[in-house]
Amino acid sequence: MNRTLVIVKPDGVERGLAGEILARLERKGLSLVAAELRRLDRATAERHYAEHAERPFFEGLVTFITRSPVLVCVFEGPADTWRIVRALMGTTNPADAAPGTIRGDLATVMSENLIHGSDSAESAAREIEIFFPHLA
Ligand code: 3AN
Repeated sequence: MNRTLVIVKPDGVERGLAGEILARLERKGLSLVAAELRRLDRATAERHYAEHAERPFFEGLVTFITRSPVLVCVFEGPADTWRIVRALMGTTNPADAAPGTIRGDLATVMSENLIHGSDSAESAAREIEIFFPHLA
């Protein structure tokens, strides 16, 4: 089996969409193996988004992801589960996301795009280590 990290971002929890988002992943056939509602501290958010540290939107991204609790989850499925989650999420910009995807159906703007999913096997391993070190 293969695991990946999913975060229902502050906008998703605030809008009461955590259940809907998890249900979509579960209905696809993925299994929830860890979940915790957590308010991220700045250091954890910066570590998680380290690849974007030099980008102009980094500050806004850290402020956003730390503004209220997020639901941090690990999902398990077949090989490359991260790819399955990414397909269900839709593109980063919800304006371009296909109908039927989480972002395509439930979000409108990039700064509030509901869900994070690891974007490679390496990212999945790195991110699970950050949030659930006992599972790494
Ligand atoms: P994804 O969330 O689809 O994996 P990433 O990892 O490229 O996308 O970006 C992480 C987050 O950073 C996005 N969810 C989005 O909120 C924000 N972001 C990415 N690119 C931009 C951009 N060009 N302008 C503003 N925010 C961005």
